[in-house]
Amino acid sequence: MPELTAPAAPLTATHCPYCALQCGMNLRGPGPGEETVQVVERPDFPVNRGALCGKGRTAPALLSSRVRLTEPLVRSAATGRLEPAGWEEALERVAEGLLRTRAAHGRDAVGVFGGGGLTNEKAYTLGKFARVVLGTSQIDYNGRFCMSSAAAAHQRAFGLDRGLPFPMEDIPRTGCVVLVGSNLAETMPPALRFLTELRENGGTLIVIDPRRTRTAEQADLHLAPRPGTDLALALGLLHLVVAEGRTDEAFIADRTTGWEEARSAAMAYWPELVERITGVGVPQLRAAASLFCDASSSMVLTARGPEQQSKGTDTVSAWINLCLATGRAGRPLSGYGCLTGQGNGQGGREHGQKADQLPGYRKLDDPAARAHVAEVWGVAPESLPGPGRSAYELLDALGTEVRSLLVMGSNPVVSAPRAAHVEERLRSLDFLAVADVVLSETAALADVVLPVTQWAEETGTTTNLEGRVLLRRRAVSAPPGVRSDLEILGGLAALLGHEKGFPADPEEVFEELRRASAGGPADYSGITYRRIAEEDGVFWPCPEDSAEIRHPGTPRLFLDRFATPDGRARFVPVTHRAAAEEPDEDYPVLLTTGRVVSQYQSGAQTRRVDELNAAAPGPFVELHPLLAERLEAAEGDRIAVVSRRGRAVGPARITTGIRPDTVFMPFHWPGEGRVNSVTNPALDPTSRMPEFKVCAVRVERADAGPGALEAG
Ligand SMILES: Nc1nc2c(c(=O)[nH]1)N[C@H]1C(S)=C(S)[C@@H](COP(=O)(O)OP(=O)(O)OC[C@H]3O[C@@H](n4cnc5c(=O)[nH]c(N)nc54)[C@H](O)[C@@H]3O)O[C@H]1N2
Ligand SMILES: Nc1nc2c(c(=O)[nH]1)N[C@H]1C(S)=C(S)[C@@H](COP(=O)(O)OP(=O)(O)OC[C@H]3O[C@@H](n4cnc5c(=O)[nH]c(N)nc54)[C@H](O)[C@@H]3O)O[C@H]1N2
Ligand code: SF4
Ligand SMILES: [Mo]
Repeated sequence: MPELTAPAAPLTATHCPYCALQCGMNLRGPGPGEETVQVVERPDFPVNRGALCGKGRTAPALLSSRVRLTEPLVRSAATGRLEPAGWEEALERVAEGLLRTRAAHGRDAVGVFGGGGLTNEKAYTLGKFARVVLGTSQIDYNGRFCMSSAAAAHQRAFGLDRGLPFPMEDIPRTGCVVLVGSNLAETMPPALRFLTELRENGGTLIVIDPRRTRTAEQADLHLAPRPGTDLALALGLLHLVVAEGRTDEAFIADRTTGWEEARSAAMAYWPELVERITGVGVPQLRAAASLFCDASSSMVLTARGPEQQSKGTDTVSAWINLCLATGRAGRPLSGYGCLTGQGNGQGGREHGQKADQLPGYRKLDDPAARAHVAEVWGVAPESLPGPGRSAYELLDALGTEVRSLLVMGSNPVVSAPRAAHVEERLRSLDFLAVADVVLSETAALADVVLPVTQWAEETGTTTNLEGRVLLRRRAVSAPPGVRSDLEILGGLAALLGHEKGFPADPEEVFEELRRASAGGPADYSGITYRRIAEEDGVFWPCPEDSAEIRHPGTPRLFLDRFATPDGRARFVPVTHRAAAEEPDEDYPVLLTTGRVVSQYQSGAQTRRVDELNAAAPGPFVELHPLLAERLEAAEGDRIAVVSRRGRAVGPARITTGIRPDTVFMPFHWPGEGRVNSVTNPALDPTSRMPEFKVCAVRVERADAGPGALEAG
């Protein structure tokens, strides 16, 4: 008799739960006797062609992990501890907590904090829930900490904010790529292939980063400016381009406005001055300008390095000005792009969880936008609140003006700037509810914790860094005790008097989102689940398809016109300014922060995966041998990094790959290694982005602190 084998479980094509690359993967199982689903290569998805980083490969580990939450928790009045509770009780406690605040302090005393990892359907529903059910203006999200400066600069110049105006596959085909403050080799490893191919095709790569990262090691030219000086650097390059007569006058005349003002602003930035500000030598500046202009097409791609500064918006504008002045925008294989970060960093900023925004990337203070969305929602336009506080300002107002908070998809205790203060503000709330998959540091402070389903257990769309709308499909069933974010919001809405309008079915939500976004800048009305499945993603804008014509979506933007009223891109005149906090006698060193390949964000998810923890077990302080020598510190010695706001400790990692005036710490850990205890919440005036990438610190041996010597 032939041996009987169980048929292999079917494959489900889906996408990684973590970063904005949204790598395609297949999931299988779990088969009989297996505990978890398996990740199987999906080579047909064009962005990653099957490749995954360690985080994506190990993502299923959290599905069956014992540390995930599988029942609601409610803080007991008797013990003060979080205790397991039923869903009915938990949701009632949340509704009660929010209502009590509203009755005592008004609608705007209730706040909502969302996340760029939430699917489009969740982000849309969360924004609607805040405006329609709670009637509060106080909603913002962690994306404010991520790409808001690039978004603001995009809007100013192009009239539209989509991270990349072209697909990733265009990158290897251009002549020169300038990568500003992106450590792609660690933050989007499968995308490194595009840079390798670029160089194989004869193109050049310039990397601008104060550290010689794994990405910088790939570069033809690496410039290592002092943190916080990218604006001067970009202005210096524009000065050189003008001085050397390498501007594209025809492009400037035909496709832009505002050149004269931008040009005069840049002319003050002589190479020698720029060298003094940035620490990048004049020959290197000249080399960069030449490589950029000699190529027949070029791209500038920024990430968090230049953006997470109190002048991030102006900095990005300066890079866009350089692209416009040289005709490197609105043309095939040329342009400016921002490498968005979170899984739905793009879609999460389009559908209304941002303080000033309505779905379809509409503006909350635009009467026509209010009328359109109010009609879709079946409410009166006047009932919609106005714009609220930005993320850090909202966290800073907790316990005073905002007294109850619902958090969905963020862990600000670890990831917000001046985190000890934010933690104290969260503790001072009258009521805190957190929906999460694990007991994050923020959830641990909550009065009610609501356990949610994970990526592979639910369906929903995300929009990757290219503006490609993708479908994540449900591959496994969730444990019985958890609910989806959509079910939670629907349940709460019902308890708060809104029985209708908050469906739990993601496709039903998407159908409404299509209508709400119709005619807006981020128009999804021609996109359906079916189309995404058939076409491996659809690029927005994609207006409604009729029976006869199917809008193809828009992989490449601005080729004919920019999205401004007159179709021209706008130069924005900008000038350099210092960081909000520059080094002085007491705090003589610059701190910058960022990521490592094996941990994700606040680490809430990845610190719970063994393989990732083994690869990146804890924080560290990266410093130059010259600085280490001054501290008499050896590799591995405990180093304290101290600012006016607080202190973080980690073992020394000594390397010549960092500037001697700068130290670096990754931000993935809580407790004594939490670098956000140290960071500066100074905000960009336009985007309200905090200055995560630069502040002044003192660096010392942690065992040689005050009192340590006396104690002997
Ligand atoms: N492994 C991993 N991957 C991730 C994430 C993660 O947490 N872990 N998060 C995702 C998210 S949400 C995001 S936003 C992206 C972020 O992706 P990246 O922007 O690539 O990540 P960062 O490490 O924050 O910063 C990039 C680089 O900026 C440099 N830098 C610091 N200060 C300055 C400066 O003043 N000027 C310049 N030019 N550079 C500076 C740092 O040295 C660092 O190498 O990554 C996504 N991918
Ligand atoms: N010093 C410093 N600080 C930084 C940065 C930096 O470069 N330096 N970068 C900033 C940037 S770019 C970002 S994006 C932020 C990110 O910082 P956070 O907002 O803290 O990001 P995550 O750790 O991804 O938090 C997401 C939380 O939601 C949970 N979660 C995941 N998926 C879901 C879901 O579908 N539903 C619900 N309800 N919960 C979910 C996760 O378990 C986790 O607890 O950090 C910022 N902070
Ligand atoms: S690069 Fe980003 S999307 Fe791709 S597997 Fe890694 S974390 Fe997931
Ligand atoms: Mo981010």
